[in-house]
Amino acid sequence: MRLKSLVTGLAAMFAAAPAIAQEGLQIIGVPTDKGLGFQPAATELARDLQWLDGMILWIITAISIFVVALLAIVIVRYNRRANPEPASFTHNTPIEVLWTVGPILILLFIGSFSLPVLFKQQEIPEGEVNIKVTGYQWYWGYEYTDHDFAFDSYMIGQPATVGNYVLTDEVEAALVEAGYSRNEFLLATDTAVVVPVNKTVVMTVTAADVIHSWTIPAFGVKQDGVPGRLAQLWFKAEKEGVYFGQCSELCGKDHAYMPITVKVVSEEAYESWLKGAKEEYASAPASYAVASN
Ligand SMILES: [Cu+2]
Repeated sequence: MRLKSLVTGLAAMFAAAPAIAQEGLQIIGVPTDKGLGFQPAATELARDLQWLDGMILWIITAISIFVVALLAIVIVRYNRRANPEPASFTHNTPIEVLWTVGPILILLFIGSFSLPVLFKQQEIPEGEVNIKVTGYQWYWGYEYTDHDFAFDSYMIGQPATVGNYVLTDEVEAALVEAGYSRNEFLLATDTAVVVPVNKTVVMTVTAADVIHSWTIPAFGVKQDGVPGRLAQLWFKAEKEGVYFGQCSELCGKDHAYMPITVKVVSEEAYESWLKGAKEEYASAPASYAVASN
């Protein structure tokens, strides 16, 4: 049977790759049906961001209610019928001082909380694991710069893997083979970034053709990859699991089909993956060679 031989072929293909078996790895960072809020925070950065978002939402809500109330008062009390003789003054110093100082104080208050969060994201610590990520039309390339190997990462269902962006039986079989299900179609990739839990990971982000953007929402990170430039982001994932992100900078016709998969695993699982990956990806294409300086 065609399907059977295909599945066997795929099984052989994936058995050869140093993919981590999904057993024990929970799929965490994934959009949920009818979900409204953030993905569960898996890093301190994400927790900070989500807290900040919640705090600012209170302020925004209060300001919106205040403005709507003022509008309602004006509409009711100062319409042409209720107030046929409008006042004609043009200045009111106390009120002008109030509406200048008030917003300044609110902005200072917000800034005193948001700037430390911003600095925490942007001040890149020393990485225990260093990875360079390059955005391409339309996939990601990863290079483990501490270990000299690199690999590409395609969405399962991308023409480079199986299928043609459509969730066919073949694509579903490939998803299952890689430890996912049809629910992870458009998110799961054939290879994944694997990082150890509770270790500082520094990603150097760039792109080879047009601007892309690398993100994992559950980690609270997002960084544009700009051709010819290097930018950095860092995270320290606190919970083992499978996390997903998607390219977040419109980069061409297949922008929607270059997702990001990150597996956060135990230190031991990471070490054994590294061993396999070094062998598997040792013959990385020359295009990955980076200048040593
Ligand atoms: Cu894109």
